[in-house]
Amino acid sequence: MAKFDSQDHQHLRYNPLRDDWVLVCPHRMKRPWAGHVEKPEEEQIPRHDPKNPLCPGNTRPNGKVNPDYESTFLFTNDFPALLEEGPAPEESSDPLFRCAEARGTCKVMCFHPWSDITLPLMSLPEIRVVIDKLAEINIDLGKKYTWVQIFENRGAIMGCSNPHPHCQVWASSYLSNEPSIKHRTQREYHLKHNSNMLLDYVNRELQKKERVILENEHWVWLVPYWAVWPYETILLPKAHVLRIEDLTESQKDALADITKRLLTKYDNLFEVSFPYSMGWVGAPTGKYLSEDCNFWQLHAVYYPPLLRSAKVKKFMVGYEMLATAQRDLTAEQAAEKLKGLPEEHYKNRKSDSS
Ligand code: H2U
Repeated sequence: MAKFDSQDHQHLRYNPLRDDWVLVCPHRMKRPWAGHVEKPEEEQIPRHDPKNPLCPGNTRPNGKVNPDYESTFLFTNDFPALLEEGPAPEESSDPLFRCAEARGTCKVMCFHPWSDITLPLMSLPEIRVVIDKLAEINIDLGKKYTWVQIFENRGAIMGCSNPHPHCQVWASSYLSNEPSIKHRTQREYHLKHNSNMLLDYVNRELQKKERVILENEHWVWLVPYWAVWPYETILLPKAHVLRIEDLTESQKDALADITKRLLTKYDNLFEVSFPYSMGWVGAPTGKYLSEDCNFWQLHAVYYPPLLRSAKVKKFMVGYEMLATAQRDLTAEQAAEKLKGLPEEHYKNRKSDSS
């Protein structure tokens, strides 16, 4: 029988952060990936749309008027999933019908006054302002709430309802499912190995190199060994950082740099504003601020749905819903593909040559 080759033969990979497995089936990729590109029409977004509720100076459907903001703009979501106040359910000891109180708040943050710009096309100082604001929000909401989830849904395919560049922040009184798993796995790893899981991981990846796409003085962008989505990536600091607000000035500058570079590569992959859900994950807040959370490491995750082109997405259905997540393209192949892409944004290249 042929010798096992991870780029050729089916296998399972373990995700130590989520304590689960992914099935990798590279033999289904027999034909070489030739970058079949179906280009969609480039969406024409006006810089300022008087009807867009996220634009500066506009009146939102609930009658609130946005300021004439010139940089970022933070406001409380007009349709929040989580409310600060409200009646709480009665506690029940029934194991089959458990219920718990949920309180929180939801914010929206616009990155820029223009609707026709995205993070990779923004300047480094503009991206840096966004990072500073996210750190402030985490401090502010973290005083009261256990979990502050900063996330960005980009693209209609990811459920984003508005093309204006923005992210959301949901803060909750409870530790949500995903961070709760990561809290347990990082703590257990620390207890067992007396070191930090993601710091060990990033150092091993820097030695191996095969999944690293980009790095700078303070950050590493890579396709994790256990990635599920075709071009899923993780952004990790090289040093130990618990929360976004703990980043130093130079780590934040470097974060602006790598954010612009990585999002440019993503956009260049299929020459489209690359859709994804991304989010920041660091040590929990609220009552955890006074606990030892040193086993945590701040990281950002990017989950993009596209598989083969700007129009062909991966569906997490069937076997994946019922059994185990599965991928064909290996993490190493995805990293190689992203690594080979230019760092100049395709939109800038086009405008240079026209
Ligand atoms: P998404 O595009 O990722 O869905 O985020 C937009 C958010 O903005 C969404 O949660 C809020 C929506 O509730 N929003 C307002 O709060 N006010 C508005 O007038 C429009 C949209």
